[in-house]
Amino acid sequence: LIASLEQVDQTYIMVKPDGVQRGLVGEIITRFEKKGFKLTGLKLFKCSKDLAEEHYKDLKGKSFFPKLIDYITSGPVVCMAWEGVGVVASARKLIGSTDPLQAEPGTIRGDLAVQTGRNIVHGSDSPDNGKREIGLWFNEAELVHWTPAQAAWLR
Ligand code: RTP
Repeated sequence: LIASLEQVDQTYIMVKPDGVQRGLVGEIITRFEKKGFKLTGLKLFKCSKDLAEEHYKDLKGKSFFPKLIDYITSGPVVCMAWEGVGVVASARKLIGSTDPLQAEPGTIRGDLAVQTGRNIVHGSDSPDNGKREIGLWFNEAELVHWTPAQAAWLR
């Protein structure tokens, strides 16, 4: 009953081009699956410059912005929508600090990456941005709303 009163959020997680090229897609999906979140969208995608710029529009003034856009559009990415109570903050913890050298061991970046400009995965930074980013990267028809059989054991 308590769990049903808690807010269920959505987050947008993306394996960046280096994560795909390095063969880390399965490893990254596994971490979110094992934690107990629900996958509601998944696709391999080559994103346009326009979409990358819209996604990162808050960083438009930063010196690294052009490099960031080149990086994100340099190859296929894996787009994911994940759902659950507290999923936004929890996913950020699972991912670890932006600079992989500062990220704790046990986190995705802490275990698998070394450079800020090659930090293999993205996660939304707020529930509002989670909704915004899922809307940006997915059509409604690509999202699946389903009830996992194991849900009762996870809450
Ligand atoms: P993300 O949005 O990718 O999950 O990353 P974040 O919140 O941890 O970091 P943010 O500050 O939003 O930066 C977005 C992405 O830009 C690249 N970046 N490069 N100094 C640099 O060269 C620099 N700073 C940031 C990273 O790929 C970062 O994840």
